[in-house]
Amino acid sequence: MASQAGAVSLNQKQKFMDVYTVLKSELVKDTLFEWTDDSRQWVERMLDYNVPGGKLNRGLAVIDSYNLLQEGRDLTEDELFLASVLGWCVEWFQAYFLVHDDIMDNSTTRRGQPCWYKLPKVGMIAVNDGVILRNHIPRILKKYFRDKPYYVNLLDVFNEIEFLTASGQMIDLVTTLQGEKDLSKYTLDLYRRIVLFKTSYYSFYLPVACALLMAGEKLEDHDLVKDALIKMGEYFQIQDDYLDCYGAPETIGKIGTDIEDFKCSWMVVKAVEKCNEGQRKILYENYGMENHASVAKVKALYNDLDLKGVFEEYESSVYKKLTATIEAHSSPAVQAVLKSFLSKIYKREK
Ligand code: GPP
Ligand code: MG
Ligand code: MG
Ligand code: MG
Repeated sequence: MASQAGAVSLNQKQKFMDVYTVLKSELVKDTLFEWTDDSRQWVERMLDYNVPGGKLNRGLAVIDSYNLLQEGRDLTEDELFLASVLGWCVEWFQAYFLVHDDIMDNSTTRRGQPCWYKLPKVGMIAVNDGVILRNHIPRILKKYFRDKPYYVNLLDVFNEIEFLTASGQMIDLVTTLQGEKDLSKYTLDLYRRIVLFKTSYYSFYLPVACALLMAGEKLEDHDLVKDALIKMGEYFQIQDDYLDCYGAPETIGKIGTDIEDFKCSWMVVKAVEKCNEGQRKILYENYGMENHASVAKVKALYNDLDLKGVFEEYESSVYKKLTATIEAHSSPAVQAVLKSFLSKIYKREK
C-alpha cells in the first residue's frame, strides 16, 4: 500500500470514490431527518454536483500524508477507510467554500460546468446547500470518530480553520468595496494576509493536520510542518491568480473574474509594483470594470509588463526556496509528505 511520494494510482482514486458513495448514501439516510423522495434526491444531486468533481488533491493528500507518516508500513483496510473518510471531510469543506465563493465572486463556471448557484432550479438555495455541506462534516466525524481519542481535536481543527478561512474571505471581499477603489492599498503585504487565511490553512495545512491527528500526533508539535505548508499555500494561490488571467478555461474548468471583481490578485499587485505613471492611469481606469474592453486593456497591460515572465521567475525561485526548507527538516517521513505536496503543484496548469 505504501505509495511513492506524489503518486496516486487510478486504483487509489477509485477506492477513494467508493468511500464517497458510502458516505453519500449514509447522509441521505440520516435518521435525524424525515426524508422524502424529493429531499433525498435534492441532497444527492447537490452532493454529486459539488463534492467529487474536482482534482481531489486535498482529500487524497490526507491518505497520502497518513501513509507517508507510517514510513512504509502497509495500512490496514480500516486505516485506509478512515483516512479516506477524513479526506472526504476536507473535500466536503472545499465544496462548501466553493459553492459560497462562486456566489460572492459572481463566477459563472466551476470544474467545467456552470456554478451550482447558476442552475435555474438552484439560485439562492445554494446558500442553504453550502450550510448543509458544512453540517455534513460533523455528522460524518461523529459516525466514524466519536470513540477516538482525537475526536475533539478533529472537530476543533475544522472549526478553527473555518474561522480563519472565512476571515480571509472577508478581507478578500472587503478590500474590493465599491466607492473605496484604491489600487495603492494592493501591496504584497495585504496580499499575503488574504491568502494565508483564505487558502493556505484549509488547502494545505488541514489535510496534513487530519493525517497527523489520525497518526496520534499533537498538532502543536508540528509548527515547522505547518509553516512549510502555509508557504506552499501562498505559492498555490499565486498560481490560481496567474491562471485566472492566463489559464485556459477548458483546462482550469472556470472562467476568471479577478479583474472584473477588483480582486487583490497577485497579478495586480505585481502590475502596481512595476507600472509607470501612464500605465498606472490605464490600470486605475480599467481595473474592476465589468466590460470586456476594460478587461482586455488590463490584460494587455499585464502583457506589456511581462507578468508571465515575472511569474515564471517567481515560480522557479519559490520552488528552490521550498525545496531547501523541506530538506532542512529532520524527519524523512515529514520531508516525504511535504515533497509530495510540492511535486503535485509545481508548474500546475489547472
Ligand atoms: C479561493 O479564492 C478561496 C476560497 C475558495 C475560500 C472561500 C471561503 C469562503 C468562506 C467561502 P478564489 O476566489 O480565488 O478561488 P477561485 O479562483 O477557485 O474562485
Ligand atoms: Mg473568492
Ligand atoms: Mg472565486
Ligand atoms: Mg481565483
